[in-house]
Amino acid sequence: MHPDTHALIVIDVQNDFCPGGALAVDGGDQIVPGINALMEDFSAIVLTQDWHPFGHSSFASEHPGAAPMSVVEFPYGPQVLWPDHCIQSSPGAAFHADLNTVAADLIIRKGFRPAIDSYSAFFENDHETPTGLEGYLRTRGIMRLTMVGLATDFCVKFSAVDAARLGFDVTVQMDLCRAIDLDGSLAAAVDEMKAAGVTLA
Ligand code: VGL
Ligand code: ZN
Repeated sequence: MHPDTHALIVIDVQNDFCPGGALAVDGGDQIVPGINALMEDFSAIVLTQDWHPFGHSSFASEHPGAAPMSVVEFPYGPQVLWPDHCIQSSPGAAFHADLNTVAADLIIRKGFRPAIDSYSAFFENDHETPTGLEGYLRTRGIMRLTMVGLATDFCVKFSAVDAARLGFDVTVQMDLCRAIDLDGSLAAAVDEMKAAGVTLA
């Protein structure tokens, strides 16, 4: 059992990121049994949930003529335009049916502001609007984080890099993550995480 100061952060294990979902990640469902087993070693467990309003600005469908997975400039920088996914209250936004959600102490939702996307569990994509997770972890005395989930090269990477910058000791357990891998984004994410001081296990 890990000490109370070490939390497991489970990123976006939701139906839309699993096979059959709107933004399916190859093998996204394969990591669920391993994540459930890993939960037994932690006394502090946080789940994140991508939670977009209908018509979110990150959806390609809101940008006439733009193809899903194309990149456009937003006020805060480049933004990938995604297929509609994880719409609040839709089945796609629900956690994978086999994920142990009972074990979670906190479920943190992100991406609910219509004009800003949110990959990281800590900050929206403007890199300044906080989700509140940092305060939650610090007030519980948590200093170490193990991260798993979807997708390695987007939400997991942004969460891990932000956490390392905030001073947490971060490990990403790569065998319990799966990637979208858009134009080499997985290799780039690995490099960025290593450069930020994240341990890849
Ligand atoms: C994610 C793209 C859009 C993720 C969320 O969970 O990695 N990716 N929204
Ligand atoms: Zn999203």
